[in-house]
Amino acid sequence: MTNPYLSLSPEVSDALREGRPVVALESTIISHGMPYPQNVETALRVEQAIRDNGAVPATIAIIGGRLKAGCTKEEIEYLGRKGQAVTKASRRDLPVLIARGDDGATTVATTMIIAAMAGIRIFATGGIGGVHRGAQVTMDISADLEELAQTPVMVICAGAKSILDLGLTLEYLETKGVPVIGYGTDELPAFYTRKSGFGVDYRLDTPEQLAAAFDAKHKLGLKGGMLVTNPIPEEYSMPADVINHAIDEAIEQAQKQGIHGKQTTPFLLAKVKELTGGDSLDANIQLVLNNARLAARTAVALTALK
Ligand code: PSU
Ligand code: MN
Repeated sequence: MTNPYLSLSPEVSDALREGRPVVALESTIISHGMPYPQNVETALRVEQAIRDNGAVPATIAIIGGRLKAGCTKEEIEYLGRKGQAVTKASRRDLPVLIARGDDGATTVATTMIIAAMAGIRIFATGGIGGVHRGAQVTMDISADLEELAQTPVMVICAGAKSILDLGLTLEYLETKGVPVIGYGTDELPAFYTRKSGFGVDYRLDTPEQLAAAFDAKHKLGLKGGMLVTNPIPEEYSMPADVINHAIDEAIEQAQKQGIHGKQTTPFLLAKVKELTGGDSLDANIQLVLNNARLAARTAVALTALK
């Protein structure tokens, strides 16, 4: 049954019909994750990196109440320019945004939902939401984790930022049966840095191995996705003390200002960027490109499996 709210771009629609590889991309990273114009430049570079590695990019967003899988250049420019004025849309936001004919920048959770509706199995991004530090009291746990538990999409990210409690995030994913894979590493990468001190469930070393594991999960009839954590390339990684200091400071400011709910993640990301000058933005752009390349190669490997 096709979804009455879903609009595939002609390119994405053709690729899916012909069984060619497609990679989903989120739009919260465009509207809320980076400043204009770097957000738009990065989104277009990421799409190009996916093409260069043999797959078709499908940037996902909600525009005028339509669930878009495959945005045009103009739509990406629109989402980037409008920035924070576009509603950050997670699972709970979908019904009202659609009914109102509104726009939404899709988080990891919502991008997974729309990708799955479209039949896209691989999704590349920067970082996912998780269990926030202090969640024992605030109960701030991202809907991204529940989505990984129930929606059949492989999410390729650069690990999790230490704005989150990485240990609790891993515990949550374990409870929910989500495999956490390290790409070429035994250690969970921490977004800006290659190391976190936490282990992953399994280390896999090639796109073919990633595709085979995901395919097996699907054929076993197990619901939910898989989290692939791909370390930032060494040359772009940041000194751990610099980044951790900035994160601690950002969390302190968020507490003082009473930031909560969906504002927390964008607030912390913007503060960290402010406190580290442009360095964290450069690292962010490079790790997303790195994830896009791996996602495209994995999508190619997955379409080769029957
Ligand atoms: N982490 C990042 N960059 C991001 C996000 C998280 O390093 O842009 C965005 C993603 O869209 C993610 C969302 O799905 O924030 C999580 O928000 P929340 O914690 O409110 O669920
Ligand atoms: Mn939250």
